[in-house]
Amino acid sequence: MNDFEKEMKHMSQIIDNELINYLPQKDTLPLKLYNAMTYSVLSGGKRLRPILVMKSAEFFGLSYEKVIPTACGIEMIHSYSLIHDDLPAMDNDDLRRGKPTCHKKFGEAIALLAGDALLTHAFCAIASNYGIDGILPEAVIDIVREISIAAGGCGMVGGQTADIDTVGKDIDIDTLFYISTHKTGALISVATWAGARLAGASPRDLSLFKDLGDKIGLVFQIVDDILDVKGDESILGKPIGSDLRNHKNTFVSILGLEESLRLVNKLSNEAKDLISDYPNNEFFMNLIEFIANRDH
Ligand code: GRG
Repeated sequence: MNDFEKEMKHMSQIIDNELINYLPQKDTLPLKLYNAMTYSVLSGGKRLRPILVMKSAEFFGLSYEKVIPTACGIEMIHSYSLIHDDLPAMDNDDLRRGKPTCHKKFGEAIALLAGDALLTHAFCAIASNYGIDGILPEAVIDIVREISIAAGGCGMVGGQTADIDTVGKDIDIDTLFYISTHKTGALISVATWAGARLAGASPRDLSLFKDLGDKIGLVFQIVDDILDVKGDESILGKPIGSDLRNHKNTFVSILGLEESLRLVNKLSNEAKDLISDYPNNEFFMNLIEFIANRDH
């Protein structure tokens, strides 16, 4: 394991340990609901979004420990989105991270409610960033507003709606960009931005980190599409427009594998260029490489 991988592991373990402190107390809600929420949110995962919050705060001189409430809140939103995405009404998945999905384990109604409760409680966690030394109250208001927008109809939920609405239909590349930048990109982007905002970054740096988050989010989604195809040998190599039409619209089904790889390369270079003048850019440079080259 190289130094960057060790750092990612260390940061993800921090989130694994801290999440419990920002979830509701076990004796304050029905046990079944608590069990379903913790089953999903404490079941591992890369913790990419909370790491982005913590590392972007650190990039602008604020200790990552100070933004842990927001980092945990954003992971709760991510966890809710996966629970709902796995439901029979959406992707109808039986497994998530190698374990039965929340609805397979607890039933559909409880899974739906566990997702609802995680989404709502996320804003309790995020609001806990209020009053922490070194963080301006108006920065907390700003991130609550922007995270709500990114998670809601103008962001992730809007992207998911368009995704579901276009399954099996021909869409153009602009529609695919809309779906990806909203369904997946919005939460990744706002996580990158939120740490910077809490750290009091300048308007210029905030705008730059917004762009950085947008590019990271898009690279993440395109690589996800590429990994999907690589994991499904049956559709790899078949002409675009045949069997792939029965699948969801992805970068690979619309652009092809080669062009998708080229786009990953282009966007990750652009992301690196954004921060190349900053002396403390090593972690983000490595992160961009990691996301572009990940194999899971
Ligand atoms: C239900 C409103 C609503 C939204 C769902 C996130 C999402 C939107 C759908 C997930 C579908 C999917 C597999 C998209 C590809 C990109 C993605 C978000 C992968 C999962 O995120 P990771 O890889 O997961 O960060 P881990 O397990 O590491 O937390």
